Amino acid sequence: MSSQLGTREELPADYLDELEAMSVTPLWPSLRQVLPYDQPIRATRPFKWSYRKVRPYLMRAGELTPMEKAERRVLVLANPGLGIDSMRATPSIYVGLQLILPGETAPCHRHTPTAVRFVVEGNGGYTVVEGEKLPMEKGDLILTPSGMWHDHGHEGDGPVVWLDALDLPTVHYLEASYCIEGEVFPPSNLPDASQTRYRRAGLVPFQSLGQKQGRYPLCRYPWTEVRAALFDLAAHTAMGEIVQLAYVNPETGEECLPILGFSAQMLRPGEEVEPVRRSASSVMHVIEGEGETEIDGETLTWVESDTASIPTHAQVRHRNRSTSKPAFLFHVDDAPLHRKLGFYEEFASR
Ligand code: 1HN
Repeated sequence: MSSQLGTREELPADYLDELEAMSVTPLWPSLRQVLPYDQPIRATRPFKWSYRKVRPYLMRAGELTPMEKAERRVLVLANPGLGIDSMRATPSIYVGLQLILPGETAPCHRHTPTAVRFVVEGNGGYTVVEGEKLPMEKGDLILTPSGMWHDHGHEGDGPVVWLDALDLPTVHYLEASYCIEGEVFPPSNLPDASQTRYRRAGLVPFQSLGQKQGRYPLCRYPWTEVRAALFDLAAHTAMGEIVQLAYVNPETGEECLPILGFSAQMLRPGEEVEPVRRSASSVMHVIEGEGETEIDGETLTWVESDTASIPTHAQVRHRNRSTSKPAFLFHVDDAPLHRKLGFYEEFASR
């Protein structure tokens, strides 16, 4: 252990004043704030947003604010530990609940942050990404990668709500976040790539081996497929062992987006699991079921459509409270960014 570091109070006032006048500051009084021993200082709190509580206010936003005045009608889920105004669920993850009403459209734009949508309720919503029309049904994951034109619409009845997850905090921190407005892309009437070119795991269009489709070949991951795949995996996985599938780029097998990663997890009736402790922060969203998650000793109970923040380095335990029904969780994490930056870690249980 190093000795106790010097404080600001130990330094002469005129010395500090003269440094400040030059926009210079001593490191040692602040070193442990930016470089603590053993574990990062985490302002992010384990926190749950109840969908049942937030939903009425989202519907109210539908009455109060027409689409023309919102561009995107969203209530942001902001972690109280990070300050509501910073609009972050974790240091790197933005999440919000977006509402679109029948017949509405959200204008076409593109921006530097990457977004994904995870559908919470309603039928008939869609997103168009550069002309590819992506239907949005409950549990579907839709990608709108950095720089790609996208707009939303709703051809059904009743409200459609989805969870937006963006890498906005990182892009904004880099002072690199901006958007461009554009004309709506005429949607093609072809089925999306999840129904055609990337219909089955392990199969890609033959020609794509010679000429890659580009960085983002697949922008829709239908929940019906993921749910069925989780059931099949669970049938051959011992109880207590984690049943979880990662969403990847079908051409590279790597994470589907550069900063944030996505996965879906099944908890069998009555099952309790303890995922390995990781350096990455995450947001979990309940697709189906009810249960509780213990995060660094704090227990959050959840039901369908609830969303929760999990800080970096947290010890986590998930439990399905139902003894008859499975539960399904959708996870967003920043592990792809940690890996790229070279400090992704998994820790042995304490
Ligand atoms: C955005 O473009 C969407 O396209 C939703 O639906 C939420 C939050 C911050 C910045 C851009 C969308 C967003 C966003």
